[in-house]
Amino acid sequence: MATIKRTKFKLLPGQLLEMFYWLKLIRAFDERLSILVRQGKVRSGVYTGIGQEAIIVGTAFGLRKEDYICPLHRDLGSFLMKGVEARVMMSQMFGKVTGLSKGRDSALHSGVNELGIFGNTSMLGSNLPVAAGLALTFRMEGTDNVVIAYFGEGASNTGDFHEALNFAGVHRLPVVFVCENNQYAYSVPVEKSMAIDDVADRAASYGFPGVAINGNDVLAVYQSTQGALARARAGEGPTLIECKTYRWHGHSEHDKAFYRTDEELAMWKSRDPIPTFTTYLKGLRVLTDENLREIEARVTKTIDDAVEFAVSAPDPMPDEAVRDLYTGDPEP
Ligand SMILES: Cc1ncc(C[n+]2csc(CCOP(=O)(O)OP(=O)(O)O)c2C)c(N)n1
Repeated sequence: MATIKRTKFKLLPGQLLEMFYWLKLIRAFDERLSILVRQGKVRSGVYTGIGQEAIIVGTAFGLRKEDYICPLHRDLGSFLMKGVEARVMMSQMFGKVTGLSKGRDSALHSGVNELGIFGNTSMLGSNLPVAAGLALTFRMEGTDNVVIAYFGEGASNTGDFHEALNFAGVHRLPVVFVCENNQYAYSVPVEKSMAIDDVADRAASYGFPGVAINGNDVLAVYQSTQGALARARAGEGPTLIECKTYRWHGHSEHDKAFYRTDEELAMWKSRDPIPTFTTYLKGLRVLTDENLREIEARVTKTIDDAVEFAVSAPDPMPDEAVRDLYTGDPEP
């Protein structure tokens, strides 16, 4: 397998605590959503990324506003990290007018151009050629902005994935392909959909480096991403980072995941990215009992406020349903 240069990085205590805050906030956001689905309060499809938070935090931490991300159904946390307020994101999941798409989509297909978030469609893998196209635009505009494209190992078996990587490799485009390998594509285990062990190996076919890393280690993800971003900004082309991880819940909140064992789930829960990072930060004395309490209180307050805001926000009006579908004013 190709290797990438080890990148040195130094994070200040404040930055480490900020990373910790994001891990906790993204976990809490998804956990609350899961409860709201069970209570029948959120009716849109909810695909939590509980257990996978280190990938989002390690890749999105410190991105510029101008850099683009192309998130998927399980990456709501990346919207938060890119600057979408928790209130707005929660409204989006409730289908309220205060959400990103003002209640006009199934909650998972919105983007925010001003924040560098490209809305995804349901077709798996289809965000990847778009990511390559965005990266080509950056190249043509002469900027050193970068695109981060997220996808699952299941999506890496689609034609779009291979076309996107080929195009990005040929043109040495500034894009980082981040595979969230959570071991299952819905109910299909990875060994039944791939004849190789590592998605990362596929990058070699397209002439750029790929690495497989522990996706539950936020600093490992951050380190690999920093290396890939530096390559991309310097005009050296794409990188594929495969983050090995596991999703704790079913594919979506309506999937009971009978296709896996309790033992397997327990094993992966023992690799929970949050306690691992907590122990590390406590060892460094960056995290104290006091600031841990303060961060947990801030997270709870943010989520409570977001839910309260979304619940009391108005529903969309039927006569607004087709507004904003076309540029310019609609015909009278
Ligand atoms: C092209 C395409 N095929 C099938 C589906 C149905 N589908 C939606 S999510 C999913 C599983 C996705 O697995 P993966 O890409 O590994 O991402 P994960 O959900 O595990 O994060 C499938 C098969 C789809 N949306 N698009």
